[in-house]
Amino acid sequence: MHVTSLVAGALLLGASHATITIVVTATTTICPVPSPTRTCDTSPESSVASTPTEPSSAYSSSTAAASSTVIARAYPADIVDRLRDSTMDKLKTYLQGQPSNRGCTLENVSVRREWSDLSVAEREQYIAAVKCLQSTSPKSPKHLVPGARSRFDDFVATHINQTNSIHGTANFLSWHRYYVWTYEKALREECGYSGFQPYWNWDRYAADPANSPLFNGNASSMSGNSENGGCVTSGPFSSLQVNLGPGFSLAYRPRCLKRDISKSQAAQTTADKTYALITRSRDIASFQDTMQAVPGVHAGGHFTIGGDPGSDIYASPGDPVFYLHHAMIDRVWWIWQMQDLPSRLTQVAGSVAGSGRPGTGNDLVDLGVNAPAVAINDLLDTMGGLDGQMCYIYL
Ligand SMILES: *[C@@H]1O[C@H](CO)[C@@H](O)[C@H](O)[C@H]1NC(C)=O
Ligand SMILES: *[C@@H]1O[C@H](CO)[C@@H](O)[C@H](O)[C@H]1NC(C)=O
Ligand SMILES: *[C@@H]1O[C@H](CO)[C@@H](O)[C@H](O)[C@H]1NC(C)=O
Ligand SMILES: [Cu+2]
Repeated sequence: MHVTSLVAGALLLGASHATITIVVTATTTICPVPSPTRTCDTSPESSVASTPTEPSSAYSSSTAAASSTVIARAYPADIVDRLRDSTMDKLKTYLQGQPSNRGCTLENVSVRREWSDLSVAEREQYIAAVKCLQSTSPKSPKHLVPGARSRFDDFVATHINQTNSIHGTANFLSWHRYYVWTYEKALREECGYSGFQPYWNWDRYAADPANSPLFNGNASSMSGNSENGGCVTSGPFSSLQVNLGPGFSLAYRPRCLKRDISKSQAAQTTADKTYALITRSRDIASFQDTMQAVPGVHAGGHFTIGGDPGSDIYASPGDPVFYLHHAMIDRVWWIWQMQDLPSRLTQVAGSVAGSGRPGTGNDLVDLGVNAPAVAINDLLDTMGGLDGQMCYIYL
């Protein structure tokens, strides 16, 4: 793997923002579905606080604030966030032409939020749910996946088994969308998680990922870096046993989690690069090719984590940060789709591994024991896909 030279200018971009919280709440706050745990702030406010703190209570619920009228982030909006925000009106207009959208509306859509936009308690709830999945018995038959020891491993095994047919192919984006969605569903239905899948906005931490809320190694992080090439020793996943891989292996190979957190790789994932990817890709073929190029944001995120299994294309989901990275990949695709919904909600391009024939929306996406196989066409719309079961957006 190439470590490309550091782009110092880009790295400086988010560096000085780390301690600023901006909360902007417009006058029409929507508080849709009542819930015992939800707080819905209906008072207009606009404030700038100078310390890094919890996201405002206006955004403390998981599904409120789907509308662009409520925006609260723990970091200042970057250029991709601003594109996302300014596109929400297009989404609303589009949805007005599709009143039912299989039951998924902006009033009841789930909102996936960035790691730092979760409260510390919410981060810990997510972590607890992941640890639960890691201690729940696998569904994979022993003869197919001898190394699986948990439901978490079932997901890793599925990715390992299909790695050669889900990267650089027509199903890359939809496969990974379904994969993250199914993982989120397992956390919620099998481990009692009440939130939604968080994502990792690469840009926020690109200047110094190892000292970010995601990787600083404290109790509300996804664990820290390795020291001197050894095992990860800090944070909730310091005792995680990696069972599957390396490479195309489903055998039992227990070992510790290792990381090699890289600033130079993180520099490939700054907001200017993501913004260029979204705004310069005219069709899905160029979008997915540019995204997966090396250097590029997909590889950059994986190699920002590095180590074992983080830098292993087969076994990478064995590091739980994988799902936050791929949620961001999915968010970027969603933002790209939103720029021209009528056209981009149906675009599929690229080929099918092995056969070389062009992929189509009727090709099936298979997640093994984790979910039923479904057509790519069912996975193109996050607001109404899977006959309305898929119903989420990103902040
Ligand atoms: C959203 O609300 C509509 C009714 O307005 C309902 O039909 C649909 O099932 C709901 N969807 C979700 C995901 O809650
Ligand atoms: C961990 O780090 C995050 C980010 O700096 C911070 O918000 C949190 O309070 C820290 N402490 C714990 C115990 O989680
Ligand atoms: C791996 O993929 C093959 C098809 O290529 C399938 O028959 C097999 O069941 C899969 N194994 C697992 C563990 O998903
Ligand atoms: Cu993958």
